[in-house]
Amino acid sequence: MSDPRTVYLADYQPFPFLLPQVRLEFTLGPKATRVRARLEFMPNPARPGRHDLFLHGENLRLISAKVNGTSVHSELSDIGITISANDLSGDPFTLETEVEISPAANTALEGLYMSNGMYCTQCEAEGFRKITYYPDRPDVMARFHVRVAADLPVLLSNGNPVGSGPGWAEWDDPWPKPAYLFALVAGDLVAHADSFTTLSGRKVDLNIWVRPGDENRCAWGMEALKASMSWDERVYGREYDLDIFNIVAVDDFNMGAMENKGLNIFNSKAVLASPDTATDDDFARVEAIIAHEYFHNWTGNRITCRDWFQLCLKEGLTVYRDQQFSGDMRSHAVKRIEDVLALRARQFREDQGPLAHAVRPDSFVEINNFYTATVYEKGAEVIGMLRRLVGDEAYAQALDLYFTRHDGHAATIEDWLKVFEDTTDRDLTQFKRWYTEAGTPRLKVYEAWSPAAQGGTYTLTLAQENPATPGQPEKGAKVIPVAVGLLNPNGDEVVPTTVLELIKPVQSFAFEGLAARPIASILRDFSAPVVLDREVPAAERAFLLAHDTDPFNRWEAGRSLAKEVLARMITQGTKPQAAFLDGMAAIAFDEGLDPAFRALALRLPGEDDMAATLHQSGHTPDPARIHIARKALARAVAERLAPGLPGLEAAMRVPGAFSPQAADAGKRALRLAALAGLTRLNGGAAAQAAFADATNMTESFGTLAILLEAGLGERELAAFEAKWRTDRLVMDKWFAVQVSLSAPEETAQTVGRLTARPDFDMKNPNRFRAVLGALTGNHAGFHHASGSGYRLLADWLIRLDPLNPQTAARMSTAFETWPRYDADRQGMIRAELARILAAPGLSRDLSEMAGRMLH
Ligand code: 0A1
Ligand code: ZN
Repeated sequence: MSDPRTVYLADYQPFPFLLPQVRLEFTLGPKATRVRARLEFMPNPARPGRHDLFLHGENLRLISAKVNGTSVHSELSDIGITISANDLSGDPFTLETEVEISPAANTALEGLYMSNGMYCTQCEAEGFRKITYYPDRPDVMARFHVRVAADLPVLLSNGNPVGSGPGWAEWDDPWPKPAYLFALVAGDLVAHADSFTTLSGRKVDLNIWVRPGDENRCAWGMEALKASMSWDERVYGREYDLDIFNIVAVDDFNMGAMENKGLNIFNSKAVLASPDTATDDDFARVEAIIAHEYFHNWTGNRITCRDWFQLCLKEGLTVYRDQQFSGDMRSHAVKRIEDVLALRARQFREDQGPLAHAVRPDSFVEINNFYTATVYEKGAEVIGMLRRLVGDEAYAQALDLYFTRHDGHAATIEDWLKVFEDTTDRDLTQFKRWYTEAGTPRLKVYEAWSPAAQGGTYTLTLAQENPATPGQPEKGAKVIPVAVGLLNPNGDEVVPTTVLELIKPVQSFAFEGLAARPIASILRDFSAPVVLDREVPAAERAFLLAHDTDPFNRWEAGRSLAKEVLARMITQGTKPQAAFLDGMAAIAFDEGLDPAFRALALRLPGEDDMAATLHQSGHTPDPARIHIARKALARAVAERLAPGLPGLEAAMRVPGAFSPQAADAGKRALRLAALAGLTRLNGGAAAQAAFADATNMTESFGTLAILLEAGLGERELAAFEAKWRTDRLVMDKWFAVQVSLSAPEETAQTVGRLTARPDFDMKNPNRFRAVLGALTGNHAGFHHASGSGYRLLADWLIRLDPLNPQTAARMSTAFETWPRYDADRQGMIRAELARILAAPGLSRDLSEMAGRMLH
């Protein structure tokens, strides 16, 4: 990467000054907001010597700058100001600045901006520099006192409220924090209020602030918040540390949510939920994101990152914690399967393409481009492996040490690994490669069996391969925890789950004293983020699908079978095998199994997943064929299940009041799977009736999708629109589902029709993603041979970039899979990337992404 704007981890130096205290005063106006800042600096003993003071600042109109009360000259550039060491008299010294900014003109949704008449902020990663001149780097931690003045009823900032009157409020945050955790909200908002008493007896006020009219969509978020607070006390011994915890819902937000200290700001999609407007998946997502942001209070806020290269320190750990939490609240098996599905769909895809990067990268151009599946989800997997290697008890000890040793500090991955080394006496040098080397390891498995009268020996040989990734041609062997169990041919478990530690390129593990040749269940619970490269006879997969005691691997057996069957249908035009269909039927109708698990097992591999699988096995995927074959397989499964479908559909109806809890949600998911099958076989009658009778969004949206997928549902689509036309979040679903489920040859046209509507507002990231994100998620439509999908996406990214570079850059990752496809498609995608790169005034965000994908 030779971009002159590149930042390197190796160049890290501490900031020359400490900043114990900050006072900010905001006088809000949509077009002109005044920000007065008073920063108290002291020399930083970690950087001795005389230093100029450099402060970041972008798009600020400087009105005045004073050091110790006297105006000073400051050298202005488009990235900040420099005050000469000669003008920095005294130790400590005070810098006072006043700037003017324009929140109404801010469409990038970074810094201070407006959403529906409400003021709000987003400062991670480097947005605070768009609010005032400041050392905008996470290792500068300061106490903030904030005064907000505006003629609005609700004025919020971080910390505890310390005073208010008509048109003003003051907040004081006693906990030192980096600027990226600063937040301010002002608007006409109403609160859903509650409270929580911590383990040590501190009463905390809890509020979810929303626009008037959304009050009835807050109850679930509040339940999730209280559950998260008590879970973190119980499981990690972490209490909340302020008198108040505020959450605010905003409609215009680039990501899911943000963990600002004491004032979490949420994309309204990630917090609002009511039975009539949110699906079961939405409820689960809200629960997980509320937990995620709350857990950041300790992993991210109290202990933050020294620099942005350490992003996975807070994100990997916090994702790991929210996954644990969701597993505890719901089903561990189902949660694990869902997490692995997402990991493979997003992280493996990233790791195997031109955007592959390490969990801790060592350079970047735009840090916003590194809020990725690799940093988040693979970052969480790495922690899961660490825990499996050291054991639960040592994990708990290491975390206690982490919290005591680093509380109040900005830490690194080295610090994190050191607490594990110190508690376990393990040397984690080799393990650290998981943080520094990109790419998904591939694991080959060889088996040997030598029978003997007194008990035979089964030997498992594991070989790892660590493929090259951009900028990293060679890699070392990883430490890979491989959880293995052995089953007898009669289905009994003869060797319970054992964790093998693979540390060499090739290593053998022997199991002795076995009466018969066992069947191995390998990589149980998906114990490491690797690709298992293994030819297994279909009969053995079917056996594991029926008997494995590890629920993840039981599901995995069905999944692998489905992929093999589908791959053969695509490449050889074969018919689906009876053994697979029988296996699906056995799972579908097994009343001893959790309905949620059954519904997951019935879900066929996605088209993008199949494209990746085919590419990896040396085929060039043809999106149109994949689409047709997958439909044919879905139909074949429905035919095999046919006799039982009406009974299953009836049995999975959930009577009575709606509960978003996992048990009912699982039944609804399985019922929808049954309805989908019935629709494939018999047409729309059953789904139409279920749509008409639906009493919640899961049922109405689920049945609508089933109908659209079958090429039906025009009437239901219109009814849905008529009912929800003024509801932004529900209408996002309406937009998205039409694009996701349109036939490949109609996808571009559908996008064209929807983007021409007056309610398609490209400035709203949720709406933009609803349409263009759905385009990229419709595999056969996006990759249509005409190139229309590629052109459409590139057109819209070029149009969005000047308004919202962050979202444009994020969505450009749809192009990252180009190396999988045929020469025509490769050529077309590369041409679109080149066209993007040539757009005048392209943002740093999008140019970095397009550049990395092209080279
Ligand atoms: N830290 C947040 C994610 C986040 C990152 C960047 C944002 O704006 C650029 C917003 C949110 C989280 O992990 O939830
Ligand atoms: Zn996070």
